[in-house]
Amino acid sequence: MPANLTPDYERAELRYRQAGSDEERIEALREMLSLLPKHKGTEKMQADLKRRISQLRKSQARKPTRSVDLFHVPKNGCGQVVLTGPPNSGKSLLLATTTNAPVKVADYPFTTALPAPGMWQYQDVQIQVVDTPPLTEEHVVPGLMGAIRFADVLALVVDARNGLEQADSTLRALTHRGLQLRSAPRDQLDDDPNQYPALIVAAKADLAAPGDLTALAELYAGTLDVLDVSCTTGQGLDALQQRLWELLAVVRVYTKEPGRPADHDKPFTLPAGSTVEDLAREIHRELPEKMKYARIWGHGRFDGQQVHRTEPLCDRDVVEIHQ
Ligand SMILES: Nc1nc2c(ncn2[C@@H]2O[C@H](COP(=O)(O)OP(=O)(O)OP(=O)(O)O)[C@@H](O)[C@H]2O)c(=O)[nH]1
Ligand SMILES: [Mg+2]
Repeated sequence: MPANLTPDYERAELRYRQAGSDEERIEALREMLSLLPKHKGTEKMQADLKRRISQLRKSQARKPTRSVDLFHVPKNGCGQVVLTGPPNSGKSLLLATTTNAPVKVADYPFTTALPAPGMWQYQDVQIQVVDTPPLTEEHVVPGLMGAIRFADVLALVVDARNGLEQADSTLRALTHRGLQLRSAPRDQLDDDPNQYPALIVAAKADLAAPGDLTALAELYAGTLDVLDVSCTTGQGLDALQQRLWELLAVVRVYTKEPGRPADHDKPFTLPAGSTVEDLAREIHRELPEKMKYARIWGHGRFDGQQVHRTEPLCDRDVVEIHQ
């Protein structure tokens, strides 16, 4: 053993060995990763834990039917944003206002019992937003951490009138479980499954005093963006959506057939940094093998420029694949 492993790590490892489901295994492995001392001597172990997490996630994604996990929200659209935060902070109203999802909103805590998704239209793509039951430092409903960990981006929704305290306790609840929240887009994070692009949503901004909002923004300046929104007036919703789109770090690509106009109806969405070959694989499993070259139209290129399969894609590129 290269590292001095803590009792917490050993407990997480025991949980891993005794886990009854892949979700529990992933949760335990992630915890082990966050508890592992980070230095040269543990690099191999870190890599091994990451590999096991990624393998389990892949095998989960391949399973068509799962034992019913009401907390699992399958991904849809160009990326999944999970709303999390204390009771009564405005999560459900945010989902109801931005999407067509039928959710219950009420002026008392613990209204939401299960995660619920909705689709928020952003230009020609849809961002999936998931409302979740409240999170407190004292109590986390079983299954909730799994839903939170499945997110591509985390939005911490707090009541702006009480933002300092609520942001602090939500952050503590998450970091205590090994999550690291970052204000950078997904493609700029380390290769660490515990890292999440995140922001703070100061909800009910219409009810808050200006001083409450500035205090929150100042406290988290340089750490996490704070976006003031009100679902009653609509204030800040466009800015929130724009920032979520940036944090998701995806590119939209339109395909075209030779000699035909581009299909502008439904773009493919891929993680930023994807290549022409990744797009081909999205279109058809066997296309990467068959493709010879591609032509591309887009920012900073000649129209119809011939490119190799390793060419990185940019948002709004139009691509024609030749086989
Ligand atoms: N004025 C105002 N009221 C809001 C706003 N957002 C939420 N509310 C009210 O705050 C109360 C709680 O809202 P919910 O969306 O149910 O809160 P929640 O975070 O989902 O609560 P839990 O499900 O208990 O976690 C409701 O009465 C909402 O109408 C807002 O932007 N402005
Ligand atoms: Mg709710």
